[in-house]
Amino acid sequence: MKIGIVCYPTFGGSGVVATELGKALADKGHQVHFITYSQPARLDFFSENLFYHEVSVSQYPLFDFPPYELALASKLVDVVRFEKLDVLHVHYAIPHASAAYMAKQILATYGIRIPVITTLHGTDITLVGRDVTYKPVVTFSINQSDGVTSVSEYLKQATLDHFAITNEIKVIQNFIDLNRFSLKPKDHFKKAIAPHDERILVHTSNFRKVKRAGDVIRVFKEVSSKIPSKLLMVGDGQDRVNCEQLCRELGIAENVRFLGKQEAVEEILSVSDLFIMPSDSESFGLAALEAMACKVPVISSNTGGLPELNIEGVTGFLSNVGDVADMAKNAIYILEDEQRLETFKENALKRAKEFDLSLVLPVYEAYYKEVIERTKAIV
Ligand code: GMT
Repeated sequence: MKIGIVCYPTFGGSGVVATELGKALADKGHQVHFITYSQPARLDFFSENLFYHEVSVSQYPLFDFPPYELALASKLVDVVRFEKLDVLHVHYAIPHASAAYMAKQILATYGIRIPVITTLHGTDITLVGRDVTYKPVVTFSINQSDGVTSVSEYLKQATLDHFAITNEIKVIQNFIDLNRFSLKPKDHFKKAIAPHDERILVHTSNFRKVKRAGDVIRVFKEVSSKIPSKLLMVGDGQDRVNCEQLCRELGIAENVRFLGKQEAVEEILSVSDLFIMPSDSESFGLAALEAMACKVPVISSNTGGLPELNIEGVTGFLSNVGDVADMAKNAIYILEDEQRLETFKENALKRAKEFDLSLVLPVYEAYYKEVIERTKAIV
């Protein structure tokens, strides 16, 4: 198949899923065209089946807000026509689904019927999309898509609860490439971070408010008062500076390392004992799955789709959002006993294997075929 993928080319979860999916489809022989405003973060290599089309937005003096959506729609028309794509798969509804809808209408005037699949990832439904600023457009463009997927049962239900949806939504959960995300021998790195064999806790995110990174610091404060430990904070974003300040106020700065954005996250996870994800809202929790694939158990909130991934008392524990005391208590329970920690680690890996890319990829391929066939039948 010739597949067009639209996504945010950043470090966010939806961009990661889109990029990893595209790479895997290309490995299987499909021709994959990424259409976005800059090279996706994990697409920095050559493959004969992978193509990248940059959307450039002109900066006319009249534009206080350059219209990216129009530039994207125009680019989609161009790429679909000249590369003869079979399907467009857009990740994150805003503004990708409505740009694809516009492109679809324009392409129809050339006699081209391109099926559009929209994948809902999270805040496009739970936060931003629900705001009146975007809601009518999000609702319309979901209903006008030829196929719609969501990354968890929770997100599907949230979409049905908060939008007037007439379309079917198929749940295809996040997946993991176990070749990349697996335990790597990084003993020298572990020694450098924890020279006295301290436990290592880790958090990876884009430090948006929704991630509640401050709670990670507070949980760590409690844990480190009972168990010698270090905390690695990976990623960057608006809340990072507040977290750094909080570490100083709590007197734990010397045990916390802020590593910024990192490419080889799997190497950091490989030296870690516990992953902390206290999010306010999380439609699936890809970062937690990446940790679990590297044998790291998870202390998380019980919000959104996290209970579909993290199993209470087996792969980690789940607490109410903001319940730092409960998270710290559970973290200490896992970390204080070597044998118990090892059992949780084994369980985390076993669970991660259920989301192996090789199991999820055929589901996407079959769905593409189904939507393409259905669209042909309508014409
Ligand atoms: O909704 C977002 O925050 C955007 C999105 C992203 O691009 O970072 O993240 C979401 O998509 C991931 C991949 O499907 C999910 O694993 C994350 O749980 C989800 N984030 C949230 O729901 C906060």
